[in-house]
Amino acid sequence: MHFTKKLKKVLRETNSHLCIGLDTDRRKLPAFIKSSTNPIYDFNKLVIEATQDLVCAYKLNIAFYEAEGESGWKAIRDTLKLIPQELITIADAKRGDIENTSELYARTFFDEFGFDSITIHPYMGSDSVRPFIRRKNKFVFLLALTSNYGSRDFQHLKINKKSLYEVVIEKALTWNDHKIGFVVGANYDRELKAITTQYPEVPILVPGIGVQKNSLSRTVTAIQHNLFLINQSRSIIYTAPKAENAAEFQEIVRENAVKARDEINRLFEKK
Ligand code: OMP
Repeated sequence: MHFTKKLKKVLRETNSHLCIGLDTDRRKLPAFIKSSTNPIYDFNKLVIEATQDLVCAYKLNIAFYEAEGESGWKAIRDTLKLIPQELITIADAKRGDIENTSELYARTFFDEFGFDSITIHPYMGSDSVRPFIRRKNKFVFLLALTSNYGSRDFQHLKINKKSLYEVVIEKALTWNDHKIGFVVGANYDRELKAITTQYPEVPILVPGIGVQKNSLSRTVTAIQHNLFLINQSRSIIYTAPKAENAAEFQEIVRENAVKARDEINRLFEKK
């Protein structure tokens, strides 16, 4: 199924715009999981079991798995098997290289692991993105406006009165307008409004809620279309450091996810 069709279907069926970020850091796991043989996998399993009916997507930030070496790669594969087929999976890999090399990244994350989508840097231009959009039913979230303070260094530079991120969006949509969406940080509510008004059929992935402390209310109120995913990682998965067992941990994580999903829906419907 085409990615956007899948996204529309999952948004409708789950009634959730929440994407949980599985930024699984071994050092932050509750003690009862840290001591298991596969702590990263076991942690993800508990999170997924507790939240799979509350989310539209899971985003695995690949850095957290690469840092674990071989066992991290295995944890990616095993975690993906736990995610229900109808949900969206995002490889937050932030790749992009010459076409010949990007082809190998696409092979890794799409053909080998089977992710639905991936985050990509736009900096190297069309050929660096091509291998990712050549694949059927796959999707790219191109970094347009990121949530970190360094986003101001380049992304707002003016080119013929337009900001660089606007040029990125316009240009990328000429490469392909149904397999490319954009990452837009929750700190940019004005820009979120403009982008989702101008491109009503282009999905956006919005990080920066929770620990990064941007306003969920301002963010959701700004968004003008329905094709959005709000990512939360630490604020969902790391609020139970002292949980003593699986049940206690899952109850807290589930509560976080219910709260996040309902708050997003309430704000979106209120508009
Ligand atoms: P929390 O701040 O814990 O919710 O994590 C945010 C997640 O989104 C991390 O995996 C970041 O790497 C990622 N992210 C951003 O925080 N800002 C961005 O601009 C882009 C991303 C991303 O591409 O997902």
